Amino acid sequence: MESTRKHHRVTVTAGTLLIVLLVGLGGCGTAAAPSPSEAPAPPPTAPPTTTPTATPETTRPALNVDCPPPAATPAEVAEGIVTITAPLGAAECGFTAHAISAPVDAAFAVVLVVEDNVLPHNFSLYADPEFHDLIAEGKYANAADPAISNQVTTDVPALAAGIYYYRCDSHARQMNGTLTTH
Ligand SMILES: [Cu+2]
Repeated sequence: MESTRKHHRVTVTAGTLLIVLLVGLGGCGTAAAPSPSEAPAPPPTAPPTTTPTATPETTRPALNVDCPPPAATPAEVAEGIVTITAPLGAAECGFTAHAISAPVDAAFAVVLVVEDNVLPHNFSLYADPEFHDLIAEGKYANAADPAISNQVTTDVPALAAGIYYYRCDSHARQMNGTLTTH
């Protein structure tokens, strides 16, 4: 009895194995080929995903941490000149001066000192807060190349009493402020 049972089991097992093998060959015959070729695919995909993520994340916190506090009082035009600064990370930090105080009916010069060695910035003045009516357009400067000055001067014509609006034309969202004439 025992030997018959064993033999029966073996037959069933062998039969099952055969079916599994046949089915497996049929199914895996096509599936087996993509598997090995798909397996090496993830490694090349993984490094590019890591690299772009790492670059902005190491840059952004540094810029935010280094933002100097904005000036508490407006930058004053004195003897026809006012100096404002675009600090490192200015595209996110803004100008150090968020307001400028200038005399009425007297032309003056705005000296922009760019301490940012990553991105160039400029200073442009407009009559309206939507930055459509241009009064003075400044040239760009940055601190990336020591051979080139990181300061640019923008000449502003005599202005009537009122409020005017300045920005960096490339980073207006963060780099902006109001200029008031007295
Ligand atoms: Cu800018």
